[in-house]
Amino acid sequence: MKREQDQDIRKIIHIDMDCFYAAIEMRDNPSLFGHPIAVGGTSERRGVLCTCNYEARKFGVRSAMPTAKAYQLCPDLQVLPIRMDEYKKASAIVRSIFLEHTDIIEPLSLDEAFLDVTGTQECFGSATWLAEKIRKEIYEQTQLTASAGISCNKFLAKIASDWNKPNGQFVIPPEDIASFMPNLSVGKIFGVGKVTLKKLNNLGIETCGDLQEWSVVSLSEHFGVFGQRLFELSRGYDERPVNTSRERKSISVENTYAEDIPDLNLCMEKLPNLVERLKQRSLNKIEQGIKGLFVKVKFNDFSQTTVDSSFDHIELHKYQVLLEQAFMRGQKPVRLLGIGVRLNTDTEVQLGLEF
Ligand code: TTP
Ligand code: MG
Repeated sequence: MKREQDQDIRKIIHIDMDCFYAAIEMRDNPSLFGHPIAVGGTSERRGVLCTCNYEARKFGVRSAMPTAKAYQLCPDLQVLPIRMDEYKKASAIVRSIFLEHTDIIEPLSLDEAFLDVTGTQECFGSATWLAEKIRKEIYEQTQLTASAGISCNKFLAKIASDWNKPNGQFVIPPEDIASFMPNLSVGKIFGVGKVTLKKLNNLGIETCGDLQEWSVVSLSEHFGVFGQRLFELSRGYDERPVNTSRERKSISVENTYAEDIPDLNLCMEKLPNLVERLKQRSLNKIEQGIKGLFVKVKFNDFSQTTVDSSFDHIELHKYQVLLEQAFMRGQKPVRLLGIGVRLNTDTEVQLGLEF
């Protein structure tokens, strides 16, 4: 770990729009305000929700939930079709606002970005005031609200933007890190997914405070290279720079089928189309070389498996080999098939296609 003062000097803002797609739908049709709404695929076509507004969240409705399940939780839910062009337009306006304040911007998705404002002269150099100003400008130009987190690194700024959501912001100043971290749930740590969370919980680790009692050596024994990251993040330490030129880590295409595909042969028939789409999507995007290919299969009971390989060319017969392995793991009807390539860097671009 480097010297503490290294991270004190940075000023990072994380901006995240509030229920982004749903907020755009409400803005464009104000009669929807106050009603539970979501954006996503229809239940007849076995779609999944992209997001929902806060009224719908009160019923337990969430992003990535199958639409049919969302209706069970909230029978009055209105599910609206995805209008990606509108979301992209709003995102471009938001990004142009960021650019007026800093060049060091790392977009994470259409609705979320890190800004490094360390050197700013605006707002008397206060990142907190600057975040207020940016949110106000976003509202004036898009009629959409955003939340912001302000701290000295990306990890803490992202945690902070969730703290007073929606339409709020929260600052974690360097002098508060030591008191802030112990109560933070380990589930909030960047990179801790379901599996790692379970493993941590089984070790009796629920909070970053619990984690802080472990040595790097013990954490590395249990979590490999991630042990070092857990040691640092549990203390609120994160050196990652705001990366203005993120490169893709993988490119993939996937389809959720309107009806389950009952057997392996019929799954195989779907592959050529997916491979063609993947080739088109990958054009000019894989200069850094392919590290491997993968196939993802989701079965009709929602269990999911991914088979990876180190093949380095997009070829149908290679995906056939992987698909067979993936299918044999479940041997059940399939609702979703995905294929992709792994590249050598940072961002994940997923292009979901529903037929
Ligand atoms: P999020 O910022 O995760 O969610 P949100 O903006 O809808 O809600 P919040 O107020 O909690 O920030 O994602 C931004 C947009 O990305 C979201 O509006 C829709 C899309 N999205 C998907 O399409 N699928 C997903 O699984 C998620 C999480 C988001
Ligand atoms: Mg958001």
